[in-house]
Amino acid sequence: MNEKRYYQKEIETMPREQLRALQSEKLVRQVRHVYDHVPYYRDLMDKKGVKPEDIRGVDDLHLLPFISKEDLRETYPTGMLAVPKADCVRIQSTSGTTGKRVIAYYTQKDLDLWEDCCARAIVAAGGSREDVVQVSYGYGLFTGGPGLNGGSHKVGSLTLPMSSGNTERQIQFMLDLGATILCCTPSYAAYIGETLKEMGYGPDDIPLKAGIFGAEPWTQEIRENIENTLGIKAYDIYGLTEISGPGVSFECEEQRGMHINEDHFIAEIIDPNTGEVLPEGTKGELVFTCLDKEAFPVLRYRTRDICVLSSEPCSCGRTHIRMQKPMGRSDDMMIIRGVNVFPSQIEAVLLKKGYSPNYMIEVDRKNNSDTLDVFVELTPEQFADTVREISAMERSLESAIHTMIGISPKVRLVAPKTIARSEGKAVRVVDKRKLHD
Ligand code: DLL
Repeated sequence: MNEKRYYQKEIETMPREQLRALQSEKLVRQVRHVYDHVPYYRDLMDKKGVKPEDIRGVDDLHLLPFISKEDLRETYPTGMLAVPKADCVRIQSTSGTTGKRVIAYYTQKDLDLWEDCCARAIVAAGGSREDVVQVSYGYGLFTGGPGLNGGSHKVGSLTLPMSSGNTERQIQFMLDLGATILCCTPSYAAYIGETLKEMGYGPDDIPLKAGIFGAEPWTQEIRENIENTLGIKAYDIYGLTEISGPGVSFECEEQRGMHINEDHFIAEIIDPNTGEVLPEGTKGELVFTCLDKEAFPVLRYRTRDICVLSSEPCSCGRTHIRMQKPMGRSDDMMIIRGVNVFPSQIEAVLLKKGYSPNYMIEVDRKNNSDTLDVFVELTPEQFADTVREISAMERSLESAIHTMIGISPKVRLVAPKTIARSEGKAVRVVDKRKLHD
């Protein structure tokens, strides 16, 4: 049997009662820290009539006000800072695709704890000091590169700080330096797999054994595609800039959800419409409270990610609660002719039917009615088919997507290599309705 793999065994396997007591103790201290040092949050608490003394443990968490992305925009760039700027050693930032950037600050201790979280994820994926970890997430303001880089150092692995891009060079380095663990977005991993094949290599030619992929939603079908083309086991990792970055939660070898690092973060699930806390096992919006962060300690932060939590025991021995893979944020959801549609639902159909993960969704409004066009790239083998065959394939895909989402799309199969590849977070949806507004 596999020997159990932990980076911080005592914490990762701490009995839940003890973990809750630890969270309570940290929460009391953190609420006081935030109330005393962040005037914006103090006002929110005062308006709600909550004083730091009212928070005596995790059971009182629901009394605190929520923080949302709008609050972070409002307080941009320093309004949420809870320590003097001189005590901070780093900033990271969101990509700002949905509005103004969010700037997150870190003290040296914040960086240290964040890197521990990433180290836990690497060890859970089988990493050790014997490994060579190729970090192909972007470096810079994005948290992916710096987070996994720091985690890999903590584990003692040899770290290749590749960043994203220059895919053939990525593969050359992988071969020359014997990379055993690849860290990047799942869409970039799929692209690396495709390029590997084009360069004339197969999964047996590369030394990789595992991948740690996250930063965007990905389906089980994409996981299988990557596992097959790269010949690895693919692990999921989740996180967000506001809460630190990658490593808020990660998959263990059981791969039945991602363990949330609960010694640092309390997770809640709420009803996104009413804010009511929902019981475990119910689907809703994920909310995090940071227990240890010094510089940028958000409390009850609404992630907009929709998922389910489970504290059922995991056979890996970790006691920390697991979150189901979020299949999209509430703001990724498209409303087409009144129906809620997530891009991941369409992706699952495409891959199940043997198409490549290269697709693009275009939503528009014509004659007062929403239209849904799905562009899907053919593989070179499929491209050799006759026009009649291709048109039959389009009809068949339309019907399968209709069954999945309840509305009819127009599917257009396009020539190989006509849809742009992603080296970071993939952009799959163009919503032209927004351009008309
Ligand atoms: O994406 C941090 C990260 C880097 C996570 C590398 C994992 C690996 P942001 O750019 O702030 O931070 O984006 C955070 O990305 O709220 C989710 O909607 C989404 N997301 C992150 N990881 C996953 C995942 C980084 N494993 C937002 N599955 C989050 C699905 C994910 N969505």
